[in-house]
Amino acid sequence: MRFETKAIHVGQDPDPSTGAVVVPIYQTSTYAQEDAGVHKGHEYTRTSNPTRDALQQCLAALEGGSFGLAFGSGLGAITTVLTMFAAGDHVICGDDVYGGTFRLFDKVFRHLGLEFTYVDTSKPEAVRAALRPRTKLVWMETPTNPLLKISDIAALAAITREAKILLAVDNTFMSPALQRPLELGADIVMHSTTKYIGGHSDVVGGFLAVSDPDLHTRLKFLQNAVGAVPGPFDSWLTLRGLKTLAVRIAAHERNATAIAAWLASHPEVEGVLHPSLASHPGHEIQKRQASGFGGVMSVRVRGGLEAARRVCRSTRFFFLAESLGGVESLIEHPAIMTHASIPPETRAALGITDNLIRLSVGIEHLDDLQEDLDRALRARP
Ligand code: P1T
Repeated sequence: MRFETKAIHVGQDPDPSTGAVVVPIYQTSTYAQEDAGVHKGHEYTRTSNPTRDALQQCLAALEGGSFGLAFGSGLGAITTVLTMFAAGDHVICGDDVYGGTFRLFDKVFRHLGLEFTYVDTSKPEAVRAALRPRTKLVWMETPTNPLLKISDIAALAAITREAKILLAVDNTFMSPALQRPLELGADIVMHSTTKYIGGHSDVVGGFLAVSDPDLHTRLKFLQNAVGAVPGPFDSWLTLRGLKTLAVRIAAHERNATAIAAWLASHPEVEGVLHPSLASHPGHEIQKRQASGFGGVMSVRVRGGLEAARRVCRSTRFFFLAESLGGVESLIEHPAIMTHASIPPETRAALGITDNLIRLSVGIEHLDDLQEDLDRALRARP
């Protein structure tokens, strides 16, 4: 079965009792048992729910994985992974990750005794050099949020396999329509399904896909024990979004590559960070490990903070909002918004400058988006 077909059919046979072609929303917290311990496969919705099961099966299959686990948010999924470890264990994390991921590691898990080293995962030798006897996990994004740095998943998987530790890839920016890290050797794929998977900016969710049965058993135990699960309706909305992932991603991709190329020569733009550009240092790796470049890009505008703020408030179709991956275009200012939890010195060292804006290119008509950005870039106080 091919990708587009899996998205519509895996885990989604017509409902056996009614023939409904859409998986019903099983809006129930519990399930009646015939006798104590005798039931039809479900006991309590934190543990399992048929609507969530359908989402888990379908998205796992799209990632090329054997097992999927859905969560109430992306951070709920990441939290659950980190609860596999104990105080004193060490995690290597990419130095450019979503601000909330950094905050979770630095402000929550570090205080519980986990140790973190932040490295540029686009340099595999830097990851190797950061390994310690108690390193348990490498956590990475590719492309990274918000600087769109590209890391070679297979090269990092070779290092983690040799060190007998886990490699987790946050695949939120790509979605399985463009990149499938499990097939490149990663152990865990994570999603904020809030983004491209849901696709319509109407539901928050998270996901883990794995292929190793033992790893699945551990994480499934923790999914239930920690309890950061999505409700049936949120699972249903996410599954509904998933069905159109391939067609939406193709439209995001067309618009974003055209806009990146156009912005790169715009007089009000200093630089564009998007792996579709041949000048991007990760361009060749991206072409090798993914089938596209994604709909998110960051742009350095001429003129500093005030100019960046002006562009952000001057667009009409690009809403000024956090998040990404929905059908509507969004614009945001990482230093003030999504990455404010990263200390200013660290932001400066990484290149999250005050003139940096991030675009999530939606699926509106390309000409409208281009005209909108052009007008905003040329706006004067
Ligand atoms: O927001 P939540 O569903 O909990 O997912 C967190 C998360 C994890 N990983 C990546 C790569 C993300 O981009 C996010 C959420 N990001 C934003 C809200 C944002 O605007 O970047």
